[in-house]
Amino acid sequence: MNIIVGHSNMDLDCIGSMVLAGYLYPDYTIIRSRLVHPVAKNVLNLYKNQLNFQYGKILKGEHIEKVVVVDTRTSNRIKEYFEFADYNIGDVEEVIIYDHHEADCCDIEKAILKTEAIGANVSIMVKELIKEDITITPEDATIALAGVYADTGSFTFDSTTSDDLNAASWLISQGAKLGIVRKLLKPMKEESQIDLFHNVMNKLEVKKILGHYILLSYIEIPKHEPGIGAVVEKIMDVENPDAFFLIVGIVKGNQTLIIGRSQKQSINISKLLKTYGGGGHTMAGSAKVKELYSLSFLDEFVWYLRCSLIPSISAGSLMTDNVFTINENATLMDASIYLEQIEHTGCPVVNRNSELVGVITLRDISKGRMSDLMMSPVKSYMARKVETFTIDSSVRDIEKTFFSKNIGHIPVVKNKKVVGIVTRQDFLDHINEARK
Ligand SMILES: [Mn+2]
Repeated sequence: MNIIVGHSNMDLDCIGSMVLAGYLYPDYTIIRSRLVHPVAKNVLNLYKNQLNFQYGKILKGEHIEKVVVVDTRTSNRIKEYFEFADYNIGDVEEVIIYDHHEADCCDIEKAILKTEAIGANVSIMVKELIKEDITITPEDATIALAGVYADTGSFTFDSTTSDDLNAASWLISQGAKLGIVRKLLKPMKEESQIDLFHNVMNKLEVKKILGHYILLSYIEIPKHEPGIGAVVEKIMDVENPDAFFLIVGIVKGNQTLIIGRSQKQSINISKLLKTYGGGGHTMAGSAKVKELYSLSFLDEFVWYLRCSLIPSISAGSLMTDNVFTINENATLMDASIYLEQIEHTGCPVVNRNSELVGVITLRDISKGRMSDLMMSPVKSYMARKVETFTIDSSVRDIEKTFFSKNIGHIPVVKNKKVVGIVTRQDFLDHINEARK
């Protein structure tokens, strides 16, 4: 018997990959996991008739020759299937793995790896189908497309590649229905998740820790509920913090769940939660502690973050410290010649104590030129209300200013003196650098 399996606790990308593997290996039996991730429950129900998935128990007494594994490369995540068979994955004749988790290492001996660092595993499968010139049904295309959207965060995660977009394009050409994909992707389907969402939102605490904007929330629930992860994602969406930690005390079972999400490479969730016996990825992870923590744990956790986090990049490290300034008593004529020399469209204006008093731009000067007042002092034409940063202004403050104001250069001020300047380009360069 030859089989196709995905990882335990199947999600949308996993299910989509299994369906597509069925086209590449038509005589293989697709075996489903006993566990389904809450986000993928409705796809299994909606497409019950189309999905020809079998349960692992049919493997009892069977001799398994060849196995295709999708969306994982670690034996631990597929061990549930082999509990039914008398032997393990190492005894199988041939194992072919299609996987996109490049950070994981493969512990399945002799396995043939067809892996790629790509947003969705479905996209790897689509590339194979295109190569083999295989077409698929609109229903299967819809299921697969939901997987691509889910694992690429609708093509916004850093891991998304052009191959993911090509895969989506091909799936739509096969008849995938976006209206259904949209429905399948709704993360919060249960009433209990909406309640949880409001409960968590009511208890949000905002902390600025070493320049990072961090949200925390502690809630206590009587027993474990599925789909907490989706609630966390929703709160990330709404609040847009640098990181969010939800601490859930679960009374029944006497345990505490810590779920973390981050939007910054510099806040490594997996590393942070290791201390609590957890793990995951840089941007998402969780820990399960076999002890029921109370609300007071929040203070301890904040303290832990204060000790563990790398300080956020600030204006001080992004700025150029070589700043051109002009004296407030210089004439518009002087200013015009000066700006031309330094090839800038504007610059900060200082008084004789070198304190920042305004900003003059070519546009301000042209007003003086039109009234033939080029010998007037800069101070009578400059803008006095100036947006400034301090050395400690965080990347978040900087982002807010550049997003909301039409200003290209912002002086960094210390003791009223200009010590540097941050430009839009400095900010954009930083964002691009941080994404690498
Ligand atoms: Mn995946």
